[in-house]
Amino acid sequence: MVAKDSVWVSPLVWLFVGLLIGTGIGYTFYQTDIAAYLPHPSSIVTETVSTSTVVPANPVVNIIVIPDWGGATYDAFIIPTNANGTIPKPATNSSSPGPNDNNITLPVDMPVRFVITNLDTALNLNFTGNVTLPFTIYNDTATGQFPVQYNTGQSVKMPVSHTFVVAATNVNIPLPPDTIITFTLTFTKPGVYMYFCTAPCGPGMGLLGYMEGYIIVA
Ligand SMILES: [Cu+2]
Repeated sequence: MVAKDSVWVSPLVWLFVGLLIGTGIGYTFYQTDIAAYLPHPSSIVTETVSTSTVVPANPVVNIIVIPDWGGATYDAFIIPTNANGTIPKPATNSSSPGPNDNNITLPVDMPVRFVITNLDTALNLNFTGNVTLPFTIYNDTATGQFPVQYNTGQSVKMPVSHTFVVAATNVNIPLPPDTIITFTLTFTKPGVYMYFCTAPCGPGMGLLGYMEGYIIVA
């Protein structure tokens, strides 16, 4: 006997309802699962990159050799960034030369490009020997300025105004008159290195602040 108020429902309908409920539950868990992998808004960290954290380009040291910088025959290595418009006190044989900060501070283990502009036209030394550190000399000619590359071991002989020598290193660079000379140095040990000129160029030779200065590697 079948109750009159009960309604017969087809098994297919039950199956359909079951599928609907199952899909709903599955979707809910799926959403929860995805949420676990998404960053919560409060966990997002905004980084501020300051200029001090930017890796700097390899430094370049500019040096100008100026004849008679501190008075007649007192030639000098000048670091333009140190000069700051200061006018050196003229030096004579009877008075001491004025101050000239031509010290150079460099980072350790970083290739540093040196660019030396020699404004002196004097010929003070016949530089001869083998190249101990590669360098490039830019000569002025009637047809323009062109580079000449010198490599380690190469024999050289040329008249120069000055030289750029760094004590306790293989740096011994000839500075011909009226040229620009470039080379790259990497100091691997912190310390203080004296640089100087070995050409007999006058009383500025061997004088701190003139043809002599310090490279401070820190
Ligand atoms: Cu010199």
